[in-house]
Amino acid sequence: MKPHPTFLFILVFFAGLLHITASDGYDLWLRYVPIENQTVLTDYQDIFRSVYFEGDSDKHLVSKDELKRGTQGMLGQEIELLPSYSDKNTLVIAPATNLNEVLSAGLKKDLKTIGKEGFIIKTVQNKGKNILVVTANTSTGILYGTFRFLMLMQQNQDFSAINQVEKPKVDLRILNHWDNLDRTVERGYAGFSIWNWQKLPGFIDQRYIDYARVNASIGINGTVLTNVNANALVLTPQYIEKVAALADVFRPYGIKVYLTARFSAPIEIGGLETADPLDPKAKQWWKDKADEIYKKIPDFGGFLVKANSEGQPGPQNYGRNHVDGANMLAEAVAPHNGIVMWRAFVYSEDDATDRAKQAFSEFVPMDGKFLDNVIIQVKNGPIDFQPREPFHPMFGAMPKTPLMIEFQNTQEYLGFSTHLAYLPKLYEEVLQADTYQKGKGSTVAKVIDGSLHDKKLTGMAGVANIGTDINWTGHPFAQANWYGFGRLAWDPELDSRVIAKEWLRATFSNNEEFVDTMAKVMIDSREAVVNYMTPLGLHHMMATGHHYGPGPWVDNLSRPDWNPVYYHKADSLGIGFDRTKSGSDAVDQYAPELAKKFNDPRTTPEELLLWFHHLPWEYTLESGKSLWDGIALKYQKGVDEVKTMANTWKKMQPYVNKEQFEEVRMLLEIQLKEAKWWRDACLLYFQQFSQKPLPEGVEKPAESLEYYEALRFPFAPGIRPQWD
Ligand code: GCW
Repeated sequence: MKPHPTFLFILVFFAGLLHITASDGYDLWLRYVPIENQTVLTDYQDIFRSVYFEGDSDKHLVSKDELKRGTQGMLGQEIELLPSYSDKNTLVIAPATNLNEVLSAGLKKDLKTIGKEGFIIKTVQNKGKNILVVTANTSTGILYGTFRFLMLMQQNQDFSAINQVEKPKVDLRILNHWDNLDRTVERGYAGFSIWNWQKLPGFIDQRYIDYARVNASIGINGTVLTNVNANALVLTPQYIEKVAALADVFRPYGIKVYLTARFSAPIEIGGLETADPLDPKAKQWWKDKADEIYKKIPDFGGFLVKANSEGQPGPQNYGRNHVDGANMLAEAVAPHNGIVMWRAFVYSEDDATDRAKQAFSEFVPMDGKFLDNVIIQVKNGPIDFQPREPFHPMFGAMPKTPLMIEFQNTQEYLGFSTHLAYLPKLYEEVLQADTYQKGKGSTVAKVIDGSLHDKKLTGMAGVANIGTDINWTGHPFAQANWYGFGRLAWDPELDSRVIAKEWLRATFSNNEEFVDTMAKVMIDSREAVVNYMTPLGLHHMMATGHHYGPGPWVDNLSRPDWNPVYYHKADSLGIGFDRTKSGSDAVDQYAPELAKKFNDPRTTPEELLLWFHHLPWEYTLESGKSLWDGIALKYQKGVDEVKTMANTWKKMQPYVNKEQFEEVRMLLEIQLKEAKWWRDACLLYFQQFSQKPLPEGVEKPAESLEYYEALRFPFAPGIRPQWD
């Protein structure tokens, strides 16, 4: 029976409505909405006239599914995949080995360059006809190629201009979940952990599959499921089964699972008396544990370890060092091709030297002593994911040791999930910083992609900003931090503005006016946060524990290096941390060219001025203004920038749906309120020392310093109760 035309009309109408109302952000950048541009649509429909897709491994199958899903959404039609290759094909997606002579002839050279994870998307000629080919040396390459092709379609790219020969520049592209087994997330601002341990392994949440799809779409190939402040229980048989269930879901998407290893696990769950890395029983325990895990998860990635840092157990508890600890675990996973990511985020309450220097001092002398399957994971800056830090001096300083960078996608110090702060701009700044370790042009990106010192293992980790919120990340724009992290892990040389535009197109709209305007907002947003929180190189000024809001006055914590006063050192004479040769001499950890530059306030980039120098309030800035006026004006600028962001968004109403519009509008209002709070609280506090009036143009604080100091937030999200 043929459906009645009215019925069809109603169906189409509701399908349309569904697309408009499906605005909760759950689909992230894989929305696959109908292509509105008629010319582009016709071109794509033409390509999809005759599609041949070859391959039936799990990875091929999920690629094929995604292709169907994507085209169904974008072209509004179900595509038919032909069972066999024919001359009529307009699109061919197939492994390189299965391409016929004509098709592969022109691709041979390219195929040699794309390795095991790369792909080619290119138009080739066959008997005078254009055929679009997506091919690769492996099924992983086909997976990434298919996702990229769909992404390009979402951006309405002219297919005849598509010519992509790509491979990832970094081996390990990995998310670090700081997720606890009770489903709280340390520094998580988007709800609870998406891992439902209670229902695993029996129940597979659709979210796990969508998580894998979305990560594969940007080339992420690993996930550490658990918090670095680790719980040994995840290594017990009961949990290993649950982890194995997740690994099964992720495998077809090219994603390996990793776990955090609590160093004291042999004692806590193994019944041993010691976890000493040189103790034969402890060593054997880890070997047996690794064997047990690999039996259930043959492609298990390995361990991530936070040891002897912020109270976590480690080899130093037994008088051993990081090499002993890391190598013991590395030996355990080596027979299974596993790796150990050992974190360099260490600083000690017993060490009176500048905290910014401690990781370098501890790790650099160990260069070359780690086993081949150990990689040292270093945060982007020497303190702790601040809105701005100089790059970590360890980058480029360990030529004989694999070293990966850790970025924080979750906005612990940049406004939780309430503030619009586009972090790929920060990541780009760090990656493009020149370490000078092998002369000019020795950028952090080249350290990370391994090219500077010819590293065999490379990696980039991003602390996930993902939770159970419908839109995954709390703030709709925080999705861009996840997306951008993945893109930069694939290629650390990418331009953050280009990434922002890709994301905006796929997530919201292809309207040029919208994309250009909002890309600018995103790019500017990071500096706005720096300005209203920690301008001119100030850092670590947040309130205690939860880190929500300003707390420059905090001076009462048990460890000096947890107190903001330790970092800004404001007094009647001036402000800033003297890290010059006459101060803590942290400058000396950088290459001589930089050490010299950072040692002199006149040659230090002004954005890092107070990171390296303690300067008088009257110090004259490049603008000719005094330091005090300069600081105050930066705070005001930050507030003004948020005002501009909020006003710009108000003009974006025509391009986004109502819910999205309202959500972002409200969040920007909160951001503006909180930017003012930061400005007022910090300026009132510093004014006690500078004893100077606020310069013209800086708004008067709304409340008194006492008011700001008295604010308490016992239920701010993201904190572990035992930390307060
Ligand atoms: O930034 C600090 C956070 C801690 C975190 C730690 C780390 C997981 O405040 O919550 O612990 O860094 O990176 O280990």
